[in-house]
Amino acid sequence: MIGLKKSVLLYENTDINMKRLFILLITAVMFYHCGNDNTVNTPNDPADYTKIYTAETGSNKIDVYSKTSTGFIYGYNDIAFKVFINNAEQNSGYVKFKATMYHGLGGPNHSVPVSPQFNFNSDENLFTGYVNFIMYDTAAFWIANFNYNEQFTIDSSAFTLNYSTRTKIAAWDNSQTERTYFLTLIEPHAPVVGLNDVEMMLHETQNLQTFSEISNAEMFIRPWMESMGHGSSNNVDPVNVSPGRYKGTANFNMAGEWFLYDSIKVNGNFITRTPTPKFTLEVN
Ligand SMILES: [Cu+2]
Repeated sequence: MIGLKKSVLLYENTDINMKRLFILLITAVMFYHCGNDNTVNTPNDPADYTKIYTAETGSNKIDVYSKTSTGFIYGYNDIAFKVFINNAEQNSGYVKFKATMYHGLGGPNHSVPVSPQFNFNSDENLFTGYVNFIMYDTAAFWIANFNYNEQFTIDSSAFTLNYSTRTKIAAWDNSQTERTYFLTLIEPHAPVVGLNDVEMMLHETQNLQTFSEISNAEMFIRPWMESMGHGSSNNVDPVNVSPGRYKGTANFNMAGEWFLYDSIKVNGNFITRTPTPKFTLEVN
C-alpha cells in the first residue's frame, strides 16, 4: 500500500522529466533503427483494407482492419473496425479506441494520437479513422481498449506493433504552452525528384495520455538540400484539410538527401522552437 502511494507520487513529481525521457526515447529509437528496416509492403489499392486482429469478450467482437499495412505499424495507420454483437454486424454509431504503450511491467506508460471516435462509414461499411503509433520499442508491450457506442467495452486487449520507416515523426516540448507536440509526416513516404504531395498531422498533449488534433495551425515548409546548400521553389505550404490534417506540396529538385523543415504557428505564435523540426528524406 505504502509502496503504491510512493510510486504514484514519484510519477506526479516527475511528470516533466517523464516527458523529456519520452522525447529522448523517441530519438534513441529513431537512431537505433537506422539500417534495421523491416518495412512492410502496403496495399496499392487505397480502398483495400486488411483484417489484422480480432478483439472479443463474451458475445461482443471487434475486427480491426488496416489500409496501411498487414498489421499495426510504427507511425501513421489508416484503420477501421467491424463490430458484432451476438454475431450481428452493427452499422451505426461509433467506436472509441485507446492504445496504451507500457515500457515494461510497472514502468512508464502512455497513450498515442488517435481519432477521437471512429464513426460508421457507410461507403466502406466500416467504422473508420486513424491511429498514430509514435514509438517503437521491442521491450515494450501494447494494450487496446474499445468502446462501442457506450453499449459495451473490450478492455486490455493485447496487440503487437511492427516496425516500419513509412512514417516520420517529430516531437518537441514547448515550455511556454506547457505542451508536447507531435508532427507526423504521412506523405511523401517514398519521395521522388520533383513535386511531391505532402500530408502531415499535428497533435498536442499535456500528459501523454490524451492527445488533441490541432486544426488551426499555419505551416511554413522549407525543403533544404544540406550537402549542396540549396533549397527549391514552387513549394506549397500545407493547409488544414480535416481535423489535425494538413496537405501541401514539396519540390525536391535533385536526387539525394533532403531536409524538410516545418515552422508552425498557432493563434499567431510559433509553437515550433529552434532548431526548427525537420524530417530527413532520401529522394530518388
Ligand atoms: Cu513509449
